[in-house]
Amino acid sequence: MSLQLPQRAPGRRWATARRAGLSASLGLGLVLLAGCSSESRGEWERLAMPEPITEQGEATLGLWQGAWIAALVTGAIVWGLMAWVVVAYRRRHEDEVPVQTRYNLPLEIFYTIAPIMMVVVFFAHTIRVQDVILDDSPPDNVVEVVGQKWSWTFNHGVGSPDLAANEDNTDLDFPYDEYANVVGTLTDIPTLLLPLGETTRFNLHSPDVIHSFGVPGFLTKMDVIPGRVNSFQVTPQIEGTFKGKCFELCGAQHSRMLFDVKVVSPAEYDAYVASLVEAGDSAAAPLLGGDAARTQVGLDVTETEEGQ
Ligand SMILES: [Cu+2]
Repeated sequence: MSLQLPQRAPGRRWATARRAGLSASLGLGLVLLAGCSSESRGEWERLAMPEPITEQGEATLGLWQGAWIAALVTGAIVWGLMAWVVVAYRRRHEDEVPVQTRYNLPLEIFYTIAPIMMVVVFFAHTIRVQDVILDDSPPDNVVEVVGQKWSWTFNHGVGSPDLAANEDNTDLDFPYDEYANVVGTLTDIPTLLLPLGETTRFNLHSPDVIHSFGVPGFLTKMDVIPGRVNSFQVTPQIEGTFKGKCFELCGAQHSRMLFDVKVVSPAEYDAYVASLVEAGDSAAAPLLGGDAARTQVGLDVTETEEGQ
């Protein structure tokens, strides 16, 4: 005697499938709605990118969103075609073998050329945005940034910069005659003040190992490499305090290489630099190892300086 499974009526099977589909859509809708505070709506619109606080960051965000839209449109077309093929060319009878097609030259030319065109368009937009981020037209201020084991030193120029002096970003030719400095240590997280609406260039120095200087709100980070000066510039558009850190796994205390960025009005910025000078935290040249860097255990900057 064979085991007989009870047969379900086709109508009932459809009802069960419909019920399952409805529950799944309701569940998904609830999950999406639950995450819809105004803050998370912003995150959805930016597709998980942090909110840009600089003009240059806006360009990066535009590239990110554009790339996602292009990828989703491509995905939707591909998924749609796949679904259509699955339904239109399904096996209709047990003994039927569908038509077996091997070559379709026009289609094959299309799916070779279309991705190449897409790559060309992505590449063109990437270059356009890269030019915005790496634009080195004359800035309003220049800050010599030092990433040292295990903190940051910020050298703010006092007065107006002589940009001709710093044209090739070398270590020894600086655009200001005086520098006000902020030296961070392991226990003292430094703050980098920036003036709102003005363009500030960061020249990046390292006396020891490779670090990476970045602020999520800039949507930009850049390696800080011993013996070489990288630079980029930002124009902050939003006042407030933001977080920055080292983005390169540089050693044992890497995770403690934090700093704050505070965007203030240009008048407040000038007053801040003046207050540093008044407090005696200034010198004729920027501190490239940082006062604290020289006294921290395990760091010897002499070798690096001789090598430059
Ligand atoms: Cu680091």
